[in-house]
Amino acid sequence: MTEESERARRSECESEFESEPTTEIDVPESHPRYQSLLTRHRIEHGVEAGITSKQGLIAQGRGEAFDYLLGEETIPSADAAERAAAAQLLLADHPVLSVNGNVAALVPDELAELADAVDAALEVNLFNRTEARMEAIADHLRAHGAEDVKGLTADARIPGLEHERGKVDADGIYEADVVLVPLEDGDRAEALGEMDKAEIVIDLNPASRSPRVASIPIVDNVIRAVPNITAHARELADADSRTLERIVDEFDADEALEAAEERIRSGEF
Ligand code: PTJ
Repeated sequence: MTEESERARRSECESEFESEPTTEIDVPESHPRYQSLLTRHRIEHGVEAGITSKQGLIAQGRGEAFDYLLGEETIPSADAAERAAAAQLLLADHPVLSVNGNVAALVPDELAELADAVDAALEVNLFNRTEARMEAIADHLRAHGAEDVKGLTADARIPGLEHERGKVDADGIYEADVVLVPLEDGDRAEALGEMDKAEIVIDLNPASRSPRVASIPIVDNVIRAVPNITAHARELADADSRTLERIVDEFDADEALEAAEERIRSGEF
């Protein structure tokens, strides 16, 4: 298949993806596996539309296993982390929400809402970067209401990462003081942490390197975490900076990781 016909096929899938409500699956909401089936549907569709990588399917499977063990719910320590994340984003001078192929497929509307609630930019930043996927994701986010989508300029580098994976926008992730990185790979999470940014990571595996290097690790499914950070941000919108700083300071990353691991080890099947 030529690059042109591949683009045409993807654009056909993409417009179908946009016209179809992302919640549409042929299963009633009362079905006990509704959320999980909906998530699979969105990821599968993301791959067809050229947004999600095939590796994204595998990553989703790994995440699902941890979610199952967590009870497929936002545990109290994750809720506290989501509140601290909201406070940290509201305190930021230059917050950026990093978007990869999995989160673009799973929570495009919710990311646009969070960006709006905390006045952040979205930046497409891919592990497996190709120009076609970068453009498809940026278009997809705009179609779902995102206004400020960065990542295509790629005029700066994250120090210590090889060429493609280290590409960022100079006025985006490079400059940011607070970055939200959902489902990040460990190397990049570590490299971003070394740039002295406050890093908020969403990852269902508490033993993954990314949440372990984050200042605020959120062990929760991105489909629950992102809207819950937005809900906290809206609730905290009028709080003064002292209150927000207290919420961030009182959050203990190690305790949150331990609580998630404890839930996974002691959870019921
Ligand atoms: O779109 P790209 O090219 O940037 O690639 C994105 C993926 C996710 C494929 C890439 O970053 C990757 O390979 O990630 P990993 O190393 O497999 O890590 C993904 C982590 O996310 C794992 O620890 C999973 O448990 C976790 N995860 C998967 N699905 C979810 C999740 N965490 C929260 N919510 C999910 N829905």
